[in-house]
Amino acid sequence: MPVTIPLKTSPEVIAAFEKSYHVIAEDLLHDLEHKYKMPAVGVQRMRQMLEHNVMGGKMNRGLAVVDTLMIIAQAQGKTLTEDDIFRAHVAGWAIEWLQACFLVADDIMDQSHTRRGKPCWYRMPGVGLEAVNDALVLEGHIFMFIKKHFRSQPYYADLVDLLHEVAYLTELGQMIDMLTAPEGDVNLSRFSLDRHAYIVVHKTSYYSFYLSVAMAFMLSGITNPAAFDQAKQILLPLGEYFQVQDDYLDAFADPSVLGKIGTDIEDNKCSWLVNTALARCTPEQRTLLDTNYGRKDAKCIEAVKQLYRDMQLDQEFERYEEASYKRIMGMINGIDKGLGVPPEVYVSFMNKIYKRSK
Ligand code: GPP
Ligand code: MG
Ligand code: MG
Ligand code: MG
Repeated sequence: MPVTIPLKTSPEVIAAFEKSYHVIAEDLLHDLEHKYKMPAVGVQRMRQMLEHNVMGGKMNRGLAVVDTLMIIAQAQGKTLTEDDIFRAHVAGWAIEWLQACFLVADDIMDQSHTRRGKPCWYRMPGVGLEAVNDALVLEGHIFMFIKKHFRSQPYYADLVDLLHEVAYLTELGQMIDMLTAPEGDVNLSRFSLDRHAYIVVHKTSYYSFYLSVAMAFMLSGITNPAAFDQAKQILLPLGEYFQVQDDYLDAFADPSVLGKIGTDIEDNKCSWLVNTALARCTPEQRTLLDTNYGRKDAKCIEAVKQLYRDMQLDQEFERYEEASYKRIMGMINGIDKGLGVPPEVYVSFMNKIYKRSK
């Protein structure tokens, strides 16, 4: 059956997805009060913590579960029930919750200032390092509501395993991201594009791209391991491209559009920009990078940004973006359609991120 994909998720699908957030959140809060007898002060804080961290993002990852499920159902000529859609919402919110848990922790580690146009959670009055526990609580929520809505499904154990494994791989990526960027110990020889690839595939691709599709496969009854492997072959490079965009936007985007203030230069990060600069710089430019990168000093940050501009890394990025687009679209067009996954699943991801500005 032919498949049509909208360029953007429809407002109705987004509104229904948001509605399910309230069902899940209210249920968790109800259980805190009635089942776990939590004092009111805790329930109130939990509500505030959820509103600050889980809501307010682009919801691309969560919505991708719904979009993917709908594309596969269309290809199979199946009609989805309300229950099918609600389960896709719950799975999608599990990714959004995981993302919230990662971002709360990541912002502490990166000493970031803003996220989604608001102060980072740990910078909110009365929060501080209690945010570490909040990140752990957010992870705990996922397994509570997944159990509630999926325990009677035949793929429940696989779903829980998938969530655990993807979280673990993300944490490995974060570990190498941090170890490659020690504070106060700048050594640009540590960086390489290979190191960058390891970091970004682990810290971003698995949970931001592969997880949505793997969940939608489970919900669609797709069990062939070859379909999951094929999804990885396409979505891990797509996630790498997405994180290169994130690295680029960190230095070049308008923070009011991006919703966050970049910190990669002062944080000594193994970013795509610094790696690209290192591959092309003159000895003088290398000295400039050695003396200004990884320092929490506005003059040093500006010197690095000026070097990026002088080296025309914006044009370099555009070339990377075009080449990635061609390469990944080539892979998508060449997939083995015998595995029951229409290429539109992957095209819809590319449509959402190609040339993004936030
Ligand atoms: C993005 O890195 C990676 C994550 C948000 C995963 C964090 C993983 C943990 C296990 C805590 P980033 O620092 O470039 O993201 P951003 O630019 O949004 O801060
Ligand atoms: Mg960060
Ligand atoms: Mg980080
Ligand atoms: Mg970043």
